[in-house]
Amino acid sequence: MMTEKPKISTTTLFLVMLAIAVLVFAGLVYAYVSAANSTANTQKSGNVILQPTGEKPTDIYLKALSTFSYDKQEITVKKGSPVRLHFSADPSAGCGRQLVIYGLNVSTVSKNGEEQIVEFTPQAEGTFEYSCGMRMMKPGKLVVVP
Ligand SMILES: [Cu+2]
Repeated sequence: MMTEKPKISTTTLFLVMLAIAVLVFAGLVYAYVSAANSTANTQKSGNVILQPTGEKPTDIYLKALSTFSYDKQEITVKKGSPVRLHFSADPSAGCGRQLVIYGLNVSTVSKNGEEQIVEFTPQAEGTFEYSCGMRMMKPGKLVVVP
């Protein structure tokens, strides 16, 4: 029958479109899973990405002093730009040898005052205090600007 021919081709067209839709959906799922896997080796920790890839990090030096304060009271960094923090401490800085940047989940310990390097990429704007683990050091401010 001549009139059935277009009906069949419409059904065929529908099936082809359905198959394409399924393939596109499968492709999206695959892309999503691949992306999830590729970021799996990048440690995400709160507002920072530890071990950033690619972009050259900005070197920042910070030292804890025996006077329960830091050689820098304020550090300004850019949101989304990787930071390589070189933390050292006066051997008599006591618990100031531990550095915690509150709100960013960044922390490190300079056991004998030696330099420790922490790399992170701030993902949120704001002001984050840094001090020792008990906040006994006079806190400094890490300011993340857009
Ligand atoms: Cu302390």
